[in-house]
Amino acid sequence: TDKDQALVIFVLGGPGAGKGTQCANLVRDYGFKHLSAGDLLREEQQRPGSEFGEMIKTYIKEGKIVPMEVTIQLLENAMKATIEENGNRKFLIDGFPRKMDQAIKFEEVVVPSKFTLFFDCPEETMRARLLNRGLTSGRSDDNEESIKKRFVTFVETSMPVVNMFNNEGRVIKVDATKTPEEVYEVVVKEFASKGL
Ligand code: UP5
Ligand code: MG
Repeated sequence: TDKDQALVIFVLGGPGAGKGTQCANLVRDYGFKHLSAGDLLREEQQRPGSEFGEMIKTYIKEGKIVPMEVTIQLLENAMKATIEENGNRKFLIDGFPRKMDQAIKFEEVVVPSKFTLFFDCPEETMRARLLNRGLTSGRSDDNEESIKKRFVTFVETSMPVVNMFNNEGRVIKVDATKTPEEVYEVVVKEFASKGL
């Protein structure tokens, strides 16, 4: 099928590490289509008539991982729609996979990723960024209580995925503590080293 020839890069990192910010830069300069799993879930949550709306709402507020069937379906639909719309097959998949079962299933049934771009950031830095963003974001999970839960999920459930890919030599790790511009400079160099 069409999506077999897609170029997929997973973009991972803790909550507030700067995944979305750096993806926007990559879209501008490399022509990727940016698919944020979190954004797709928030859209689905808002969609009138969605059978998953209430479930997604609860999971996001609790910082838990929505069952993979839902997320993988949303990603696949978005990939197909993009390919049909304009033939673009270059995807940044942001904030996914963040649980082992999702990682294995996606690479099995959709397409293997080229590599994972991992933004490394200490919790204190991420916490400050999220609380600051929470002043204006309107996101139901940008508050002290949800942030704590998101961190626990990240450490216990999502880092094992990053570690697995890393053991396979498929991770580019970037220090995400500097300014967005400085972080992006490193990303560009790393992409060049991968022939992108
Ligand atoms: N900022 C960014 N970079 C900065 C820098 N270098 N220096 C200073 N400030 C910087 O950035 C966050 C904030 O920091 C912004 O204000 C930005 O300006 C500033 P952003 O780029 O938005 O960071 P990002 O890593 O994208 O943070 P986000 O909050 O989106 O990460 P999460 O991983 O927590 O959120 P996501 O939307 O991916 O997931 C939300 C929830 O959806 C999950 O908790 C989960 O419940 C659910 N979910 C699933 O169930 N399954 C999935 O597969 C995916 C999500
Ligand atoms: Mg994001």
